[in-house]
Amino acid sequence: MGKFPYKAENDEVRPLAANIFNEAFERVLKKFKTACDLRIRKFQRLKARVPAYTLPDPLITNDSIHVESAKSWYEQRRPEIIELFRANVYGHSWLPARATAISITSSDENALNGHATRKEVRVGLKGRADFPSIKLLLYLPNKIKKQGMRVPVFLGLNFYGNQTILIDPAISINKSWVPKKPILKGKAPDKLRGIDSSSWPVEFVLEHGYGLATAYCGDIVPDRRDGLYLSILKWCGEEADNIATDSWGAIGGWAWGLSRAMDYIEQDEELDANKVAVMGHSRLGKAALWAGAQDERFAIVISNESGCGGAALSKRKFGESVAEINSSFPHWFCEHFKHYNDREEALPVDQHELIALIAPRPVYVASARLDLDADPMGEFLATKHASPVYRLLGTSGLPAEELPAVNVPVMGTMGYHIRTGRHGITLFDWSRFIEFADMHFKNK
Ligand code: GTR
Repeated sequence: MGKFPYKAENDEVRPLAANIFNEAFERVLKKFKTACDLRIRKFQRLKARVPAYTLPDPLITNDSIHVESAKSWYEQRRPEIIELFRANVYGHSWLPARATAISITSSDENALNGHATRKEVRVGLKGRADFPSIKLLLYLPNKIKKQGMRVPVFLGLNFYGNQTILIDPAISINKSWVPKKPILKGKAPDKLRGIDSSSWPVEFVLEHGYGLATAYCGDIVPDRRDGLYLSILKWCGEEADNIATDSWGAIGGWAWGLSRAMDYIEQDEELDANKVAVMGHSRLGKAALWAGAQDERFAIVISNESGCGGAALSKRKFGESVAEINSSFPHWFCEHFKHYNDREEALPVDQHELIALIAPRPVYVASARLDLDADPMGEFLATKHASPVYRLLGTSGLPAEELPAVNVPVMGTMGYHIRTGRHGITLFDWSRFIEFADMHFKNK
């Protein structure tokens, strides 16, 4: 029995407080240690030498036959490579390719002080009310329309919602989930207007005679670990569950969404569906490449710093690795891609073959010098090693054997630049994309 009045002889609170403090400290320490470990691993990896590696030859079939004609490329090898990417990297899509339901929700011919027509369009799937429609935002330059010409278009997904690409109070606000990112500063959706406008120089693109079409990637697959369950896997039901290891991930979904946007573009008489450049930055650059590889309606394909699983060779093991990308973003690729964690050499394909799938259509790959995670050299080499397929199909391939000097683009049917600076999409990048599009689209 205790004695009352109870008088503590020792300080009883202190050990308890010390425990709480210790636990909290240990938690912080653990977090810090993990962050440091990651940094150290990254640093070691960047310092490490690129291992000797062998790239699969895009022009040798699975049965070891050399592809010597355009016919056997199109009939045998191209479908084989697509299937290798589907089975091992991006997964198969299990939704019908082209049963698009379209409704135009707004159209204003006097946007941006009369210089542009702004349209908002919902692109969904016929008979699938459960499919969340892609809200496509388009700006078209009125000066091109006035000349009675159809408008060539840059099409790309955005990271945080349509209202973030430009300060224009008429753009509908995306109210669905967006990832927490410093750029968003914790602001409510209606306070995000124009917050990513530096990545989207809309007026600049319009001045050069191009339209711009964009949609929020999260309209298709929310970019979070459970994103697939909230979208793709939910829509496809059991069919996808049964084949989960080669079922599509977010990148497959985003690429699929770009093709659905293309379905709309084909139906809009103001747009030139033969002159669509599909583009994307970083993870959305991976999606643009995969969309352009599969869907030959895209006349030009542009990748900006798409790195691992995009334009960079995996087998070089430089920059972000397959194991790292699969652990940070387990929802981006198909399950089977994880089988190649720390075993890039076992991959039956590499990313130069992704670029080769775009041949003979113009392709442009852009890197940044300080964006080592995306492996600029690996992006250059993947572009270069796709050249034999371009040549087989009668075009010239990449007009550079060595990595070009910083800020000096090379452009032929294939184009590449490495610019100064870090990861991001800048006016320098857009200016090159426009030059490249001019080279291929103007006077045609
Ligand atoms: C990084 C990711 C890269 C790249 C980038 C981005 O964290 O590891 O592969 O895609 O994100 O999308 O900004």
